[in-house]
Amino acid sequence: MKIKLIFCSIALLLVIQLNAQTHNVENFKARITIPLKHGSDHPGKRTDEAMNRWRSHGLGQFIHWGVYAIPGGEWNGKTYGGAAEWIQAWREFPKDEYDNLYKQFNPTDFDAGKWAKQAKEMGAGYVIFTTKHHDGFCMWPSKYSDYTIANTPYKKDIVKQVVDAYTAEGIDVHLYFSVMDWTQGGWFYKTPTDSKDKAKWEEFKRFTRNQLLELLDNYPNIKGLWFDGTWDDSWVNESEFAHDLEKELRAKSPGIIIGSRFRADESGNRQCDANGDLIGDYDQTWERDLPVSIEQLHGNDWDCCMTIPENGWGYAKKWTTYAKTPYELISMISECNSMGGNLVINFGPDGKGNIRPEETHIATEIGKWMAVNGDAVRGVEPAGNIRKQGWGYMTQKGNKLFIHVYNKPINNILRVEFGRKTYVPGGVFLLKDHRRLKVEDAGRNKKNNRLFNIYLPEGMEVVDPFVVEVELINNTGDKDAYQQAKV
Ligand code: JFZ
Repeated sequence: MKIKLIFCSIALLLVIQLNAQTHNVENFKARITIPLKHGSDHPGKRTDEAMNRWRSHGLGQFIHWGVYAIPGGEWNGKTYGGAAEWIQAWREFPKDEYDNLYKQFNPTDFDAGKWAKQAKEMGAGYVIFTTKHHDGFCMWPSKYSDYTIANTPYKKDIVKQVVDAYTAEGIDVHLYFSVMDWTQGGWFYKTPTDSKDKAKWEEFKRFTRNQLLELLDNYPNIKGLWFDGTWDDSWVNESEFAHDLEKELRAKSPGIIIGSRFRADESGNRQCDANGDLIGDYDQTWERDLPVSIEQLHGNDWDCCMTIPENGWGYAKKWTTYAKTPYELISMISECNSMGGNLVINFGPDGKGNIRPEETHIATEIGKWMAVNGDAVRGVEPAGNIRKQGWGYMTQKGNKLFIHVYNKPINNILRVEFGRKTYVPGGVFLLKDHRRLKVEDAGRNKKNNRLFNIYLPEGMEVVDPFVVEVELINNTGDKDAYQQAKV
């Protein structure tokens, strides 16, 4: 158990280290171009319909659910302060007891339709659902393992219910899958050298491939695979196997979206290959972390998955760390989208299948805001490279600019730097009630960017962050006002 804990700590430290490296890809700028067999398959963004759809979601939901929801971060009256889905790695946790928890897993309150409806009302365009976390427990009846939902008192396929219910609500489903599997005997942290272990590892690779193909066979409607548990040497050394498997998954499910966390290149580089090009379709390194500026993203697609408490994804009976407010999460939606990313908010249902009241409250509050302001989130792009302005964030959709105001100016004058040369604001409205606002040209600043003053209604009562919509009018006669606007 001790050894496992040491491995886990090393693995996490490594992950944090690699994460830090990836965020510094700037350093790679003096580009060396090394020919790579297992590097990035498509430097630059994918522009096909499936990827455009993913990019347009703006907001997603993550769900971490598995047998770890039964202890909920506690065992025999003691609280485990770490992430509740990692409790089995807790030194004091008896492994055999964890491995038998599934015999009690009977989430009689689970109603996938209710979850999907709540997610829809929150404004989520997609959901990422844990099919198998590091503990190896399968939420679908995998024919390659006995450690599955089929052998619990509940019996029914949970993944299927989630896929069907969310798909019926028009929410795209992505499946989370941990390659690292603490239950399957053939999993190793380091590439085995001993011939018996080597055979076990080969068997584990076959098992992983089988399970992934099985997921695509069983749930052909899914739109993406969200990989995790891929940071250990054993997997990092499998660049060829993982690359071949990725190609196979893509061939089987055309358009499928796979992030940067699945595989390494042949020199062991993760997330970005030796040339600094992103591996996979979008950058998965922004976990519980937001970029400071759009430049840090190097033009890649990205998502930010966010826990409500500081850390911890699975259900924890007690939230003992700082837990975010709806306001804060809403501001993260604006912030991510102003830099072209999707925010994915995590929910951890309990062992019976209930979403906790705090999460329901958050979903409701976000939903109320999204119902009014969702147009400023869905299908938007960053509004050029304008630095953050005091009042909040900007997004853009075609010839519409959205100003997300988190700090209403005390003098009611919203002074906006547009940073464009060839267009002017036409109509300016409050998104929530289409009230027209007065706008005036305020000249240019030092950077020669245009400034405009938008007059907010006097005495306007502000409870929530609000959005001002600006119609852009191209005053040069150029056809593509939007592209002009992006200069
Ligand atoms: C992993 C899991 O260990 C965790 O339980 C949860 O499922 C989360 C979504 O993913 O945790 C990570 C993985 C990567 C980083 C940090 C935590 N990282 O790259 O910084």
